[in-house]
Amino acid sequence: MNAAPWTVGRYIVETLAANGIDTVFGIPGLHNIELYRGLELARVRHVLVRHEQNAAFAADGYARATGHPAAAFVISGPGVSNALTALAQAWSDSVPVLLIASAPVRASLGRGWGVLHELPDQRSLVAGVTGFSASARGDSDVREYLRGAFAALRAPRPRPAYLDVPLDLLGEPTALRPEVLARAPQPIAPPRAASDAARAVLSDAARPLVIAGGGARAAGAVLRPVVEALDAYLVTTVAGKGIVAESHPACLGASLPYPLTQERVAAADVVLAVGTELSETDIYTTTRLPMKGRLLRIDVDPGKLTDHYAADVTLHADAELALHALAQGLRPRSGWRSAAGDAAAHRAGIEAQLDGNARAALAAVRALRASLPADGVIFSDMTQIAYLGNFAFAAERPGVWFHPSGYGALGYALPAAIGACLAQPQRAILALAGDFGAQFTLQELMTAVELDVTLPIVVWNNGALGQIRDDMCAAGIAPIGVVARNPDFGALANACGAVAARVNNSDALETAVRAALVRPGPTLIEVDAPRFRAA
Ligand SMILES: Cc1ncc(C[n+]2csc(CCOP(=O)(O)OP(=O)(O)O)c2C)c(N)n1
Ligand SMILES: [Mg+2]
Repeated sequence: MNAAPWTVGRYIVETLAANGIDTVFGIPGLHNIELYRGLELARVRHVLVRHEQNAAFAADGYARATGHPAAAFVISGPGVSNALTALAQAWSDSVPVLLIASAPVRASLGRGWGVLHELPDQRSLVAGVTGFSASARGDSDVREYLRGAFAALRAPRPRPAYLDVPLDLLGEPTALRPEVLARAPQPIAPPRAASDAARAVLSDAARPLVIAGGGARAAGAVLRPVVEALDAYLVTTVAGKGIVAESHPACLGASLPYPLTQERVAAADVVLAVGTELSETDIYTTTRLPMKGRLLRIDVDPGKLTDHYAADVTLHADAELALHALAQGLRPRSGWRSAAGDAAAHRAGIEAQLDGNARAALAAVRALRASLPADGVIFSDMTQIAYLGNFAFAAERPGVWFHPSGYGALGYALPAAIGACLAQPQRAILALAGDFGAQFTLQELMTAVELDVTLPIVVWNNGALGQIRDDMCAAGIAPIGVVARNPDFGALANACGAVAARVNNSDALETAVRAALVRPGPTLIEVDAPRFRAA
């Protein structure tokens, strides 16, 4: 181990490295340079982004792609407040992002001296969107708080975590040495009585339907036989996309916002909801799913088991273990799905109800699907093409379609995709954003160029804040503030050193994405949405 002196800053970075963090996204400032001394000594990779929000978005993308915690370093004050939106996004989608910030010197804290980057109470800013947040005052605090942070990051329902360390403490010597702080906890096993009760309800079901969310992401191999034995239908949320291959005859896909699926949920006499919040953002076109049957819920988060969906049976348990317990002795039968027909017809029914614009967009989603390998990944933004893709992008496995579902923060796609590219450079990764949302974080194009990451960035350019315009029109409100002058995206990309393309049909889109995937560096592919057609 390096003979350089051990400071608290070095201890922090070495501890992150000892706990599996090999990359940190950040922006240094005078306040946190002692963390950078640690980065050098621990040989942890640092990725310089162009805004702290994007440091945390990139860490989010890194964490979603790998399933492991990822970290960002920011300075006191504006570094923290800039990162807040991305932390909130990670909170609402249960993503393990660790934010480490500096704080002003200890003597000044809480005194309002007006020192550089001062906040009245820095920690309280992030406390509401983290599973753990703390402000250290001594090196033993740092150790204890890092332990708390990793426990939150690796909790059954992961949450972001936050630690701030005063700049004078970061540079102090310490006798602490890195250690493995918190291993993933044992998955929670379901109580026997509850599993038996749930199995009994399922065994009696005439029209069973399963709704699986992000909490069941790792449980596909046990979920599929349960769905098959019950002859049930399966619906996923967006976070649960691909848990079971969407081509499976039981899988209605991530289609909860569509009336045909809501009707089917209402027709079910038993709904088994596993690892899902059943939140508004899972359902979208309504705030509460119309359910008439009995409800069974499996969740690691006890709060979800007592929410506004009153369940007949609740299993506080890990999804995989709970489904495994339910599968024991579940007699295969033929019933609802055999009688009502395979999911393909249902999905085709949803597509048949799409309007003309959405059908053109569907051709674009299909072109994206065709241009990516089966394990290719899309990071999408808050744009109309992504709302369609949430359902229509065919996922044959989990972890290939990521969307800022819960918090819905514009600008997510590009920095998150960059984070994923760094985590998994061998994988095909694509960012998909709208023309307005892309501009929230477009400066990260420079980061992508600098890092030379292979990354198609598809900008769905409809020349408007399209969804908001449509919502205003539908509500009888004059469309104010929904058209923004766009830059010349191609020229802008070129100015950043990126390659650019412009397409208006599905063949050209597919060709452009394929070319971008074999080229070092990012390619901005602008799609002329109003003129887009299948070809
Ligand atoms: C940070 C943030 N601010 C505002 C919004 C509200 N919002 C949602 S979509 C949208 C317009 C996005 O326009 P564009 O990216 O062009 O997508 P389109 O709907 O046109 O496909 C806005 C302003 C948001 N989701 N996030
Ligand atoms: Mg738009």
